[in-house]
Amino acid sequence: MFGAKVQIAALEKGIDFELIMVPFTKGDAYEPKHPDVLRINPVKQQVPVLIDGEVELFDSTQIFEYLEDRYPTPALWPEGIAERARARQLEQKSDEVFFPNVIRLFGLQHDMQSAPAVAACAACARYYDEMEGLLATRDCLAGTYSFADIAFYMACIFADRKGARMTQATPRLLAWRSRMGERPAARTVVEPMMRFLASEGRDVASFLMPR
Ligand SMILES: N[C@@H](CCC(=O)N[C@@H](CS)C(=O)NCC(=O)O)C(=O)O
Repeated sequence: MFGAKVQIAALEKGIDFELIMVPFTKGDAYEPKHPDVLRINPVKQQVPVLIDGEVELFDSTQIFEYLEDRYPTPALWPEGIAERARARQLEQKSDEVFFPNVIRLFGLQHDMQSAPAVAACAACARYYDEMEGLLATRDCLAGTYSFADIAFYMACIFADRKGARMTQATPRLLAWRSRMGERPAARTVVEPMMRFLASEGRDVASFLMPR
């Protein structure tokens, strides 16, 4: 999810990069850890990590900031200090407020009727409502297409897979999701991911099935 965010952003910016997929076991344990991951992110040991010459970074949000400074065109933060601040907040909220509900659902798939699962789905629905409100006056979450859209689009894919589905209650958000999914950068990243999941017998929502 977090690696895909960075990959989409790099494609949007037309950056010539090498993608190294870390190996992982099918038990979701993400083992063994790649040596570059262990060096760059020794405590958390998570992907993505970025190596650009002497610059080595971890955390998708931090990498977004670096990409924008290093490769400013096309811009993926809006213009204006206030607009950029709001966009950054939305990007962070997607990862830190919305997505933790989805992470909870990963461990509750066996009992989606349980109180914690229902609560996590309800929290996602409230967040969808909030984003629906933003889209009343704009096509993208932060005005212009930005890292905030990339982050939330990826989070929405995993939310859907894990049962926190959008409904017709948020028609503008559904339309936004379709627009985001049509972007070549998103398709390049998401379609092979979904094909892989399908080949492994994992959940793939119908709106994400490879065309
Ligand atoms: N805040 C981090 C989260 C990174 C993260 O959770 N990465 C997951 C994969 S999407 C990971 O590497 N998990 C393996 C582990 O925690 O051992 C970011 O934005 O990059």
